[in-house]
Amino acid sequence: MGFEGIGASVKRKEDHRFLSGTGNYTDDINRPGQLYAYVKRSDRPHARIGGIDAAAAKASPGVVAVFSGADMAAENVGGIPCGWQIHNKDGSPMAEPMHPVLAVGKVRFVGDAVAVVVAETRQQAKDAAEALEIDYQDLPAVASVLDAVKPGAGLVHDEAPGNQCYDWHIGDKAVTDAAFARAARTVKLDLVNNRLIPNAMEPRAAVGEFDKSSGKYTLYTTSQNPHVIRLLMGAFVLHIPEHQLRVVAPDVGGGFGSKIFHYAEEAIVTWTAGKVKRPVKWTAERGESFITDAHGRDHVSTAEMALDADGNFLALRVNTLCNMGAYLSTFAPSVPTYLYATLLAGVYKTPAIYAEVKAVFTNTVPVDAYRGAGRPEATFLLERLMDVIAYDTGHDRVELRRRNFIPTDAFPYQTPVALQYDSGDYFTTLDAAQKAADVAGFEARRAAAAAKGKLRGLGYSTYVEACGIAPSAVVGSLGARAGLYEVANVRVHPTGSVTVFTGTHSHGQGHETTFAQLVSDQLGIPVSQVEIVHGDTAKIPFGMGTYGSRSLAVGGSAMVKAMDKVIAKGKKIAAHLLEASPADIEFKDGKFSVAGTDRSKALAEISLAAYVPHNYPIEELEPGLDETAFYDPKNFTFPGGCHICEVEIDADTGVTQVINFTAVDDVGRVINPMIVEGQVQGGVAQGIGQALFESAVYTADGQLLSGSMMDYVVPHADQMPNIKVGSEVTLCTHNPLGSKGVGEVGAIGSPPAVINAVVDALRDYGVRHLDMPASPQKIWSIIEAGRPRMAAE
Ligand code: MCN
Repeated sequence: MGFEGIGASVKRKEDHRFLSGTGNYTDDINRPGQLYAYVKRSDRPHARIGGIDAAAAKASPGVVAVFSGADMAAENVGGIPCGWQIHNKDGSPMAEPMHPVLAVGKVRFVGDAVAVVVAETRQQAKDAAEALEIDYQDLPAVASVLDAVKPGAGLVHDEAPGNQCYDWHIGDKAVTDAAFARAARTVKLDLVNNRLIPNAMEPRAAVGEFDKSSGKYTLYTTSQNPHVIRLLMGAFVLHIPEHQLRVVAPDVGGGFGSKIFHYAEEAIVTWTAGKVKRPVKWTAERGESFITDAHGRDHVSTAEMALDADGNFLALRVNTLCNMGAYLSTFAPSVPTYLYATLLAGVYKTPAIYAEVKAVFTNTVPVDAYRGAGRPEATFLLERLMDVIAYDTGHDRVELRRRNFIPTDAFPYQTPVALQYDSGDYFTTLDAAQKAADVAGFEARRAAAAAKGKLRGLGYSTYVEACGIAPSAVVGSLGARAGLYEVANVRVHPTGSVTVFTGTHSHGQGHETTFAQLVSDQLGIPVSQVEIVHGDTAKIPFGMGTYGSRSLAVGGSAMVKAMDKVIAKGKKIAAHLLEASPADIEFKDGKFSVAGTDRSKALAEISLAAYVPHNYPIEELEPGLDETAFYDPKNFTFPGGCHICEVEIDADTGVTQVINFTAVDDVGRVINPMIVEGQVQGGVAQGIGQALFESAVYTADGQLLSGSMMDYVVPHADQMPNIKVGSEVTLCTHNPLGSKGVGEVGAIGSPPAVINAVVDALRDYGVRHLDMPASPQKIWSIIEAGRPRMAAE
């Protein structure tokens, strides 16, 4: 076998089944006697439910049952829980209104689940839902955070006065204010982080099943974390103990965060399966995805930097309003606090930072983590602020950044906003990116573009992110209601092949390949001899799932720990077979050998001895070679780097084309360079999408205008540039692999690079700031408004 261990670009094992149409997705699962659920949804942003007349629906062909929120409440079905609790400045807990699975009394957003029809076919369920008569009495609705906090705004929940979920802060206000008082200069920027709709390729789906003989439930669902769903749904919603509830997340076609959360439909199919004693399937239509999958971002912020006369940062002050939507989604409260505000130091040694974050309810789809989650918002704020400071003060934008970078010898670096970065080198990634992007040749390219009537711009973003989300104790102290460790069970079979059961979940990230590479590297066996199993609570001891770019840093490290145990036990078995002392046994390249001799046993010989223990130290060791490790890291990992974007704007149409995108990232030790490159490219594509195209647009009173692929612009392949990916390495200092996460760096680093490039292209038009998306219409208006002025000059 060629080298397949850490550092090899092994081709993705899982792609054969995905590309040949033999994947097994939730909607591919069909159980005997299966029925179909159709969820009737509110078309009102906010209304009282006067009553639901289900008689006609129940009498419709093929209908087996119709249930409403009242039916569920009568059977003690709980609300959908929130997994994170934030405390207000005054120490009181956030407002946490009940989120019923099916609406009770009121609907609070367009898409809110009102009733479910269960029928023999999907079409019959849908037709019958049309016959439901729902008496709505409309109530005042708000969609934007700015409207929701206005005095007298309609209340989304009576128990959340002022529509406030929480009012939280971080950092030292007094120190920050004092630094502002003595600053030579301050620069202020108001900015919006646009609301996004995730749009994974596979829509959400769920199949619930109830086994009459055992009383057990099974839920197949499009989830990034089946154990978390089992915990939340079993303990809080349906009151089913873990041993009676199996949750399976089979192949999942992309999640990008949107499939982390516990959604109403999972509880609906599981509960209804128990009621009608037949399996029940629900699959979202694309239109439903737009109004039920948790949205992302949606911040309105003010940022202010205090500087000395030389451009050194003295203090940063940030004020952010963030939209929670109508109910708290599973991890929503953590996104603008723990994932956003703690990152406001960025790559800079700003000595004092103070941030206030107010989370607000509105009559919109719940908002939660979407690729990057909080960290793109922090990065956009900081990296836009860098260019605005340069614009206002005349400092060079690159020199300003370099002057304020955390020095490479300052790690571990304690920021003023809780995080301690363990490693990084922002100078090297900046230098490497400038070289790869041929910054030296840019002015010539700009002139050449100008000669063709096009506007060229170059934009930078130098960023850091915190990922590999874990330390249970830290996240617990910050409000998590769960631990964030990871679990791996490494089973060496009698003939030496290996199955790894992992608590993480792969839904596009290539774990079946990269995790097999870890095994190949450590145990010295080919990747083809390794199976990675994920996504089934009946098989895997436990797990917290995949998000926050944690699978390698936390899940992979758990595997390393479990393999350490396998090797330690293998050494004892080898010592017995080779009649040597365990201390003299070495393990290398899949072989246990007696140090300094040519006597050795292959891993397969040791595993065979472990399962056929005829000649075995049975007094001292149990048979078998099967080890489990739970790993809870000491810290997050902190990937960082530099993204440089080059754009060209057509002055006649305002259309921006990204010509080149360069990303040089430090993700610690790289397991599979090809997969890492793909992860960065995918993230950058989403970042370009946010910067130039995507935006969830609501009317002021809560109707989603961009509710289909016709209105919500996801980027197309022909709008993507050549994305050059480079890598520089500083090792993570606290996990056994030295690796940092990569899954989100592209989406975090790229949006400000794109907008900074657009603003740079418009430099002759006096543009200081532009909110995302930089649509052709916005840009064309700027160019049009500038034409007469430029003509006059
Ligand atoms: N990797 C590596 N070397 C490193 C870091 C990572 O080879 N130094 C590999 C890993 O082994 C893994 C992949 O890169 O195969 C991503 O690893 P990691 O950064 O640990 O991220 P996760 O596996 O935890 O994935 C989560 C992350 C997130 S948070 C989102 S959102 C996201 C993303 O990954 N959603 C995705 N990438 C996605 N890719 C696809 N195709 N689909 C999604 O839904």
